[in-house]
Amino acid sequence: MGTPPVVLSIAGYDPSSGAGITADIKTAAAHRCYAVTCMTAYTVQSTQGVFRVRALEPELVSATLSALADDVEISAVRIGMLGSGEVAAALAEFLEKRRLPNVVLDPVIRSSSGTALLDEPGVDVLRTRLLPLSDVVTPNIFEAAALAQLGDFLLQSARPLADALHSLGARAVVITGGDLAPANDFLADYRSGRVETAMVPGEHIESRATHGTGCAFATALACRLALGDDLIQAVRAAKEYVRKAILSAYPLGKGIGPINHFG
Ligand code: PXL
Repeated sequence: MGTPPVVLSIAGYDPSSGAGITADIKTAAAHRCYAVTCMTAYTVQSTQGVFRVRALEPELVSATLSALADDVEISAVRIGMLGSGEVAAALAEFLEKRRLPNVVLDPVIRSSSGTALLDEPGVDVLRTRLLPLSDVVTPNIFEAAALAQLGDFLLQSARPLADALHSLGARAVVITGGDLAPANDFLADYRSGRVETAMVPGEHIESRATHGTGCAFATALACRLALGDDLIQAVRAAKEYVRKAILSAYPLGKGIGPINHFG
């Protein structure tokens, strides 16, 4: 059997495996990719919410990233929850030294239940250092507005938000619309020197199983890029993967349940 593409997930640990690194392992497996992971933060979390967050020592994160990059050929990266400015800075330092292909930045700031998953200095590191080191950034509309420091925007304003992120160094932007109706994603790709835009349509799905949809989308996107898709194909495929995973979810837990990563 041939070695599958290796995708590196840099994210937090969610003990309920709806989000974070253990969910990313499932998404990668569903795409026939091999996931290696770097844990950035431990969370006490269930389908009922995020109760505690503790970022890891940045030195542990740096050592993990170096050990993995020294050992295996990494075909794509998904950056998710980082927890603290110190961890985010350790990651920026690593990526400045070791350029990796297909870096997907999922700029996680808060959980859907409202708990902060990154501190203020961390948001600054996202904006000033990690955006320019990534190939594509996948904010929802609220994360995009927070990074661009533009206040809350409606989806009609996706283009100026994407332009604002590009002026901070983003090469390509996917503003995800999963929590909007209609749930359209907006892609703006600046890599050719001029902007190419696309709307990827989606219908809003009413479901209790939406825990970890952002993680699944960004990781599926990283997997598709690792498998050789171009960006627009990868965005369409990742969106379809999440749609099916929500629609085929089974009930689990008392709160916002996980999607079915193998749906
Ligand atoms: O969906 C956000 C999220 C929640 N919890 C953990 C995560 C992430 C995203 O990466 O890592 C632990």
